[in-house]
Amino acid sequence: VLSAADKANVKAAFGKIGGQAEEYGADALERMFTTYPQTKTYFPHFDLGKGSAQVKGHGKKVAAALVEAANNIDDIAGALSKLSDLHAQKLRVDPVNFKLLGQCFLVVVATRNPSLLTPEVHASLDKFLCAVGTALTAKYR
Ligand code: ZNH
Repeated sequence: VLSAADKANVKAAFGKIGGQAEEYGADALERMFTTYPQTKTYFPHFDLGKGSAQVKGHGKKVAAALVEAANNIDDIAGALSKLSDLHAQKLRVDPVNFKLLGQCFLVVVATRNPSLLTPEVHASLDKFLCAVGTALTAKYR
């Protein structure tokens, strides 16, 4: 459960990431595909090469969803409800993969903005990314 301090840390972190969120998203995806090649199986219709426009475009969408969740941190499930339907009914991504993408996103934050990722912010962002993953897999059955 996200404490008040976690929520404040997450909002502040996304405030600092600001307009670069989409690049963080694309970097996180690129890293996920390289580090955990099994995740590529969900994107057979994508060009996954370095600098792929499709990966960039998808990174933008994922980042926008994360920003939306951060802006509605008291109701992440509500904010991501439609996305949750899509992942449960159509995409059926194995929940383990959400942990992998979350992990990659954290590493991207660490590399792009090391001073931002204090241990406290690391812990808060980790909880937040887990909460997003939980919201997106909540409707699986
Ligand atoms: Zn997901 C899609 C978000 C995770 C896979 N996604 C998507 C979208 C979004 C998202 C926003 C778009 C939708 C529309 O278009 O409407 N995701 C997300 C987030 C997360 C995720 C936020 C976490 C954090 N996913 C994920 C994972 C995976 C996935 C982990 C695997 C690995 N997705 C996916 C797919 C898709 C999506 C496959 C579809 C794509 C296309 O375009 O086709």
